This record gives sequence, C-alpha cells and structure tokens, in this order.
Amino acid sequence: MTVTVDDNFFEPEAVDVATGGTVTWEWVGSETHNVKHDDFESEFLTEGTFEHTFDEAGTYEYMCTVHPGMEGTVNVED
Ligand SMILES: [Cu+2]
Repeated sequence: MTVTVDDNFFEPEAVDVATGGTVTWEWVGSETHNVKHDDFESEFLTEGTFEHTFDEAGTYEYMCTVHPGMEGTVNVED
C-alpha cells in the first residue's frame, strides 16, 4: 500500500490495510513534509520514502506537522 505525499495532501487520504501490513509513503511534492503519529514518525523530507508496518488493528490518524490540515488515516483490520 502506497500513499503519496504531495503539496499539501496525502493521496489517498485514507487507506485500509490488514494487520501486519506495511504502508509506504512516497514523497512526490516539492515542499517539505513529514508523517507524524504517536507510534511512528518520518523525517522531514522532500523526496524518498518512509515505511511503517502496522501490527495492531486500529485507526491511525496521522498528520504533516508542517502544514495544518494535512492529515491522513490508516485503518488496520484483522
Ligand atoms: Cu506537509
């Protein structure tokens, strides 16, 4: 599952993955963004990728701390 990190939104904004699944965020915009959640956090990047594997079911709402309102959700289900 890949989520693109664009200026200034995550696409798709919400994704569903199975427990144990990995989400890869791929920076495609030109501005600096990050992916921030209490359980996982990327560097501030303008290119490249960040991965996180979700071992517990739940709803994970994350954000880019650079841009208020730039938010996304990962729904993890068994
Ligand atoms: Cu951003």
